[in-house]
Amino acid sequence: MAMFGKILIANRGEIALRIQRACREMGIRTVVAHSEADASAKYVKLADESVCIGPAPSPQSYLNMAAIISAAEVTDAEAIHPGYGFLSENADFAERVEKSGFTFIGPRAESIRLMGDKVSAKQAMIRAGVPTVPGSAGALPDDPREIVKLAREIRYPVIIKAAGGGGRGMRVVHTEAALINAVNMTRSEAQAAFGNPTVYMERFLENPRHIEIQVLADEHRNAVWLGERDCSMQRRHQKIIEEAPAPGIPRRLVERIGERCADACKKIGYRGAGTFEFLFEGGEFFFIEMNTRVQVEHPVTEMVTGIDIVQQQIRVAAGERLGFRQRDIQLKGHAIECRINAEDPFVFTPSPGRITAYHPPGGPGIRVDSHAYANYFVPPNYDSLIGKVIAFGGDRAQAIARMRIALSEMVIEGILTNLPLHRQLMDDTHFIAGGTSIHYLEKKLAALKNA
Ligand code: MV4
Repeated sequence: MAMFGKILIANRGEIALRIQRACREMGIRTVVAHSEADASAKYVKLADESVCIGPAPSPQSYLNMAAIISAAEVTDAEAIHPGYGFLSENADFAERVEKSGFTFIGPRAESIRLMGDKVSAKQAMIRAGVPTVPGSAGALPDDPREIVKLAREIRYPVIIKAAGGGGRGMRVVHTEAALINAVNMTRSEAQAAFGNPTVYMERFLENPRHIEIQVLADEHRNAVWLGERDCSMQRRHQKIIEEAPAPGIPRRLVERIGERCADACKKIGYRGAGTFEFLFEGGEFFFIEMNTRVQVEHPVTEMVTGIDIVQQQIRVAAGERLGFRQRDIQLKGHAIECRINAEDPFVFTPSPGRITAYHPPGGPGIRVDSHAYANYFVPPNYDSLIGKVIAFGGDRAQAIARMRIALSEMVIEGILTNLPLHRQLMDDTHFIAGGTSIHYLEKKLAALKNA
């Protein structure tokens, strides 16, 4: 199959620029579909073509399926890259893109749908031999007596989760007395939020790390895993630092899990880039969810594998075979990513506005993925991510040392950013030791506030 001549990028900001760079290197022309708020951004002008798809609010632009598909039609693009967020994990959009005669750069709609339902995703993983959190075999039954019995078997504390949504609509239950009310509340919230009252139950892991496995699969039943990332440094489900590999986890154990993930891709006929999310506690991995898009933190994996994940997404979407086997993938060194957000560093309120001074860092092992520049206006309508600093080193200590230097060089003026928080974290003894849990940052921030 021939490679695409032109790709439409249905996203904005740093990832729109990242996709553009991948296309340029492959000799593919680019069209950026942008909102009115992003019309004057430098990365939009840098693209071969651009099309305004609507006003600033994302429902009218970046989530407007008809406008995006029209933009692909008028520019004669052959494929659409959705980036992350927005429509990237919307199975209906993937389907509409394909029905309109374009290629969706991502998995097939059926895979997105399978993983979008957390109950069916978990069942597929159990069938494929991926270890999951002990819990209900599928959706919870209606009968309260059966629910009580299930919770006793799983053992308290348990967590009730909505099948329709990751993150939102979860409830931790510590006692049998609170169980049925929690299930009913979660059900009605899930119905209101996702139009789906299905819930399931798991043993609640109290102090886990969040470790994820990157995979790549082609349409010819080849699948590889590209190592893991530790994404435990987060606040309110927003990751702020990610790294690869995960410190302190035995390689044999990660390898066993990685192989299971690649096998699962083959079993479900997965195509594209994907991420298997795990909780890691007590030396064990437990699958929770799969993401069917390229992720914000993909660069740390690129740095330790030397593989361009965005280019591979494009190649497999065009029907190409993966150009490497598992044995060709060698992890080398260590990479850390700091997400730079336009926000108050300790109160986390958004800080949009004009950047008056911008000095990115550089030097050995430093990569900056950002669409920002001096005089760029950060619009108030979108996510506050304005860039990512990635530090690579021969080992973790060198990656941290380089990140510390990069953060000290970096200057962003005119808006508030979380650079001060990142500088503090690079000197934090627990971060330096490695292996902090998903609750560490919130605990540290609470302690700072009370000090
Ligand atoms: C859990 C859990 C503990 N035990 N499941 C939160 C988002 C959703 N994707 C899954 N989440 C969790 N599921 C069990 N059985 C703790 C979380 C969790 C979490 C997970 C990953 C990263 C950050 C988190 C923050 C709070 C809770």
